[in-house]
Amino acid sequence: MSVDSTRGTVRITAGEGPDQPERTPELDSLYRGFEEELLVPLWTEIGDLMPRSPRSKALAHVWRWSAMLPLAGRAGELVPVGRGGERRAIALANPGLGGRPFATPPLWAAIQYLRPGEVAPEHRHTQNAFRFVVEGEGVWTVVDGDPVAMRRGDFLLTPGWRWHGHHNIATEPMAWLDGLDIPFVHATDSAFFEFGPEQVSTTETPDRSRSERLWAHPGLRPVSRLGDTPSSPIAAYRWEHTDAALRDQLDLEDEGHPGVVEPGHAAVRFTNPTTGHDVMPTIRAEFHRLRESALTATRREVGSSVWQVFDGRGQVTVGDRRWSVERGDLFVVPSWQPLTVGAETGLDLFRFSDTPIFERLHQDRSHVEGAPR
Ligand code: GTQ
Ligand code: FE2
Repeated sequence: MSVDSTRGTVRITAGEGPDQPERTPELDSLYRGFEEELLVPLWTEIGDLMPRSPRSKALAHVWRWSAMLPLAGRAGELVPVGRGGERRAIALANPGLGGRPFATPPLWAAIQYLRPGEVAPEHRHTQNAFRFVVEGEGVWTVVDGDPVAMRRGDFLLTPGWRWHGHHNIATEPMAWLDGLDIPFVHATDSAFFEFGPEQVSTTETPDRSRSERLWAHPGLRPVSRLGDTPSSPIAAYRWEHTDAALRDQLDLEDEGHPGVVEPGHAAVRFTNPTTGHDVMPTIRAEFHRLRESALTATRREVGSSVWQVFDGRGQVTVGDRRWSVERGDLFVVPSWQPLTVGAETGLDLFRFSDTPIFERLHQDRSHVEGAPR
């Protein structure tokens, strides 16, 4: 008799429902036969595998900036940044995902911390990455040799397979939010990684990156670059532009003109100027601004998102969870869970999601409470 080490990994539990057979010795023996041959019937699994609507294992959860930042600072004292570990990045671990460093099933979100003079070495990987800066400045991220300043409110891209390293030239430490599709790439066995130099390839610290000088002019494309690229060529979306776009939407609302999502709720999506679509193939990023006392409709969508409060205070309801949130706080909305946001003060929120994956595969769906199905 041959020994197969994979045997014994299948466990069938009885199904439920009106048409399920009664538990008998014969049925048990059939199920042991299935287990022996590594077979599993649909009828015991269907409720979990084919739910009426998405039932994420991820839970709605909030992480407090006031708790994360001191821990990141302590990591700065105790843990050097360098080759091997690569980054002093501390990831949100969703309480429904078994302790893995996954904010949601496809998304990674982490606080990264760099002390004055420190360098996070260059590397590249197929995972798509961005940075969002809730406070501080003084770090330049060098992306394919292009030095990109990081300051409060900026949204910065490191699409897959670009060389990148970070260095802090300021006298203060800096912390920021990283978002990547690490769990998605992990689950789909598609990860590649390469080490680069231990120092960043340039220590120049220009105000604007070359990518911005070439690409970040509204509605204007360089005629030398008319082809589409899967990710945005803009390395940094600056706060002054995001802020002005949101302010204009609310001013237009005051003047009686359309443009806001709903009353008192302005929003912009960061886009790839070569396609008009999302900044990267797997990640959508947006910025939302609510007037004081504004309340959003309750929305759900296929795909998960991570939000960070940029400024102000509000009440967030996700499914049956409800939190007061303030600057820096991060919260997760699992797939198909209803989200409502209420502003106590003027409220600014950064948001990223995995929705482009589902749109590309035609698995996307969304619903606003009160709207017809
Ligand atoms: O800054 O390059 O949070 O490669 C996780 C993986 C940050 C980065 C993370 C990374 C980076
Ligand atoms: Fe990286």
